[in-house]
Amino acid sequence: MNIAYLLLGTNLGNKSNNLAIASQKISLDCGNIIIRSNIYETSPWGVTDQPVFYNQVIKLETENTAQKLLEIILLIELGMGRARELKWGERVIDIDILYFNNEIINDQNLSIPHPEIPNRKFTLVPLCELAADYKHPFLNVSNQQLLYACKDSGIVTKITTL
Ligand code: PH2
Ligand code: MG
Ligand code: MG
Repeated sequence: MNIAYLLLGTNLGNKSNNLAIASQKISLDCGNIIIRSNIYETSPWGVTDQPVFYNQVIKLETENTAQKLLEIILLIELGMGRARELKWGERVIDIDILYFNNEIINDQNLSIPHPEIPNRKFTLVPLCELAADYKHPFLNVSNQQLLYACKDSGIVTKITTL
């Protein structure tokens, strides 16, 4: 069995609903969701002139390889009406693989760990709820330490209570 951490993001339409549907599809098509973080409202990072996001991290147990998981995730995104959009632009649903076991993958279509983890509070805050002590496989520091060192000034507000 493999353990993957996924980041869900949405800033179009009914965001709570989009997260719920994505979770449901992930558990149907990808494997067993072990735990989900709270949902956070987060200020848009990268392209700032767009609606606020909801973000959530999921811990997934899966029999799929990372490449196969990516393939399924892209189908889920397409099935939820995701169009090819601008880099960092608005989207109905975005599902990113943050970590996959302790693997380091540098394929042309897939980089694991997700290269932007250290730069994004909207990722690190929900991730630390589930895996504060997990060590980044090549930076060799924990997610908690990455969050502490993160310079991102974005606003991350918890909107659910587990
Ligand atoms: N995703 C992006 C670009 N900017 N900003 C926030 N707050 N949350 C996201 O999930 C996000 C973003 C591209 O994937
Ligand atoms: Mg993304
Ligand atoms: Mg993505």
